[in-house]
Amino acid sequence: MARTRRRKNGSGPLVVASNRLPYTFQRTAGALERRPSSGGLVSALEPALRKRGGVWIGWPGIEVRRNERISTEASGYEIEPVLLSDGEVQRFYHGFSNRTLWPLCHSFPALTQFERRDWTEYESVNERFAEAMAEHAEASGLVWVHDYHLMLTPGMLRAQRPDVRIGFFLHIPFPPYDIFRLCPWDRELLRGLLAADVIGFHVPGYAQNFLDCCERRLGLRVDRDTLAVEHGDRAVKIGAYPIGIEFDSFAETANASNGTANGDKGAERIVLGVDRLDYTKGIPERIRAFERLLELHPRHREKVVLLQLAVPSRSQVAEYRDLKREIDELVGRINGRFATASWSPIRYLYRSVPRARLCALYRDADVALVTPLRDGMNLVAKEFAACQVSDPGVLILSRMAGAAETMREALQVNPFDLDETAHVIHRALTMDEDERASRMASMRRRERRDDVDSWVQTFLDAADEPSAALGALSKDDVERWLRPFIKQYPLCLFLDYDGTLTPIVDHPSKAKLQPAMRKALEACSRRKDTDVSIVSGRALGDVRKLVGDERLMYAGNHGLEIEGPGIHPFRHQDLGHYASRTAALAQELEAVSSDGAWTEAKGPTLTFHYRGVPQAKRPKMIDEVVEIMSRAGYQARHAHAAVEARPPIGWDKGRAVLHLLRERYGPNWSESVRVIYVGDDLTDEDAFRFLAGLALTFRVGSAEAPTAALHRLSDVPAVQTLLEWIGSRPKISA
Ligand code: GDG
Repeated sequence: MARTRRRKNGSGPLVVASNRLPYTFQRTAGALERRPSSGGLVSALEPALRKRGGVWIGWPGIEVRRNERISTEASGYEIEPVLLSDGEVQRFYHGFSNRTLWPLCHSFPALTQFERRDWTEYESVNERFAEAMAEHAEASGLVWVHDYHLMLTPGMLRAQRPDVRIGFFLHIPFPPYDIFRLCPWDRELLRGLLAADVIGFHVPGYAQNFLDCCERRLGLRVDRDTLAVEHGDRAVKIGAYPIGIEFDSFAETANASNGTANGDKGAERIVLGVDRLDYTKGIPERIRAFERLLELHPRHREKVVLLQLAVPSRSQVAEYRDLKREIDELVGRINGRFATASWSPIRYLYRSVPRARLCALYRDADVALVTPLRDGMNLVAKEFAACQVSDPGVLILSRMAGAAETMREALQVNPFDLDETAHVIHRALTMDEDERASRMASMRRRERRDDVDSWVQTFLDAADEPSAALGALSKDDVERWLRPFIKQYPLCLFLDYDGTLTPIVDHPSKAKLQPAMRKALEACSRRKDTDVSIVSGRALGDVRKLVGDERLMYAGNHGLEIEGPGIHPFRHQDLGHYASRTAALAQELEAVSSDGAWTEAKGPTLTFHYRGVPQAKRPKMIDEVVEIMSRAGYQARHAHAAVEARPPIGWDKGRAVLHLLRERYGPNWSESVRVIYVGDDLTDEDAFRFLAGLALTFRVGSAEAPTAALHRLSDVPAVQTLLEWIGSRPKISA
């Protein structure tokens, strides 16, 4: 039989998902009329879909009624509409996407609104998109998800279709950690993205911001050299893939288009601005900078015009309506101030123009003023360069645009600095031809080479390569985490046993400490500046015997019983009461213990193990077990292939650890000792939460599950590395 090879995505049809389809639908008399959508993402992706074919999944931009049909034919590819109600659009699109994520990612925290109901709708619409993607994805094929509207879909898609590869590209900036963490759901968004195999950003700075967030908010291990994040047992590839444009097509259209009003760079000199009307694009600042030019360099009056094209955008969001008003007023005021009978300084068009006309405007402009306050990339800068087919103009580019990272030949400005921008416009208007030609030629060479086809290919190639796993945890990694935390303090180390010091095995009796782990543990317990405690769900006597080191403290039964050197033995007051009842509970559970399930009574607690039970039979069995435990007056808690019956007495590993610390070091323990807790189980989450802000906490295991711990350790060998570093760290000098 022929082996099926995973098809390379580099050349085949694409499955693309983005909020908007390449067409926007509008209701005209009785029918839905289709128009090409505007915006950078569509400009970039549509040509690739046209060439390769495939499916584009997205929202048609209108509430579609029951009797209406959407035309799903596009040139060379198919359209799969995700239909959204007006209510969904309100909260998902205008709400969480455009009132929360857009300003947040562009580092405008003051304009960012956090509304829980918007978030909930964002979750449910993302789920709808994920369902559509799951339906269209080919086995082992790639689904390429785009932009900030769909940050949760990789996680949701992976849950439905673990077989597909997922690529995600963010078209807007990824903000610094300090901004992104303002979002109450930042961790959910990060985790949603991390389900992708490859996550692309425009520039390395955004990728580094993302790594910061993964490291500091999710406690994940990141590799800043190879750009990867360890997430569960996968390494997620992170990359900077700067987007390009259809360079040749823009250049050809510019060549073919008729002249604009000012002819071929005629009498009036044109400074051109082209943007969606958006507060990130810095339009008012640009207009003020132009006013400053006319103040500082009066020689340009009556000779130069700022031609500002603003495409209407998101007018449902209040900030955009306010911005429109502000620009209208600004243009009116400045024109009133400087205009003469035959000249007005600002020509302002609030509409979209056809592409051929846009190309002619680019071509005939003397200067392009591309001064966003913040921009993922900015395609206008690139399109202007492509259209400079005759007398070369000058590009002025904001340092805050992703494009500034590569378009170094542009004159770069800080758009907030009006004086600087005014001087740079003057410099551009007076630049000699040699310099203009050199700068433009070099820019055009690169933009032609790094065009949109090359961007698509580079991203798809990256998505095709398997991600390189991060190397095993090293002592250097451990040192980076621990040294600044421990400083000169003694250490109190809390360790869970099963799944932390020994791998999970099919029967608890087989979980034995390996010699190397035992050695690492002993190196810690031997030290005078280090106390070690084992905190386990096992009965105290059991875990004490398994570890067998009398220098250690032991907390058994999730901390209901504690003993060890330097502390009074502790038995929770209700222990006896519950210990006398577990035998009866065990007997009741007999009735459901089929297929190798068994019950382990451990004094006051009891564990029902179902590791050997076939998957299909588990859900029903677990329901019954939980029911029996609850009826018997116990709390049922889920653990690794087990359900634990715990006395409902508000006592858990967290409280036990605190008890132990106060007992051993006194109520002001945090002044005399540093605490580290390492565990792999759900029951350890109680301790992670309890110790938040009081200790350095580590969750062990390759699951992608959320955790309250500060860091992750992928497996038991990583715990051993941690212990080896602790055991061999330099002693405190007196
Ligand atoms: C997002 C990111 C990133 C504008 N006016 C007209 C018109 N346009 C076209 C331009 C250009 C596109 O719209 C605008 O693209 P930008 O890149 O400048 O900005 P966003 O829409 O905010 O795009 C951005 C981009 O995604 C791609 O990743 O660069 O940073 O924010 O293509 O030509 N097109 C026509 N008439 C107009 O009047 N035909």
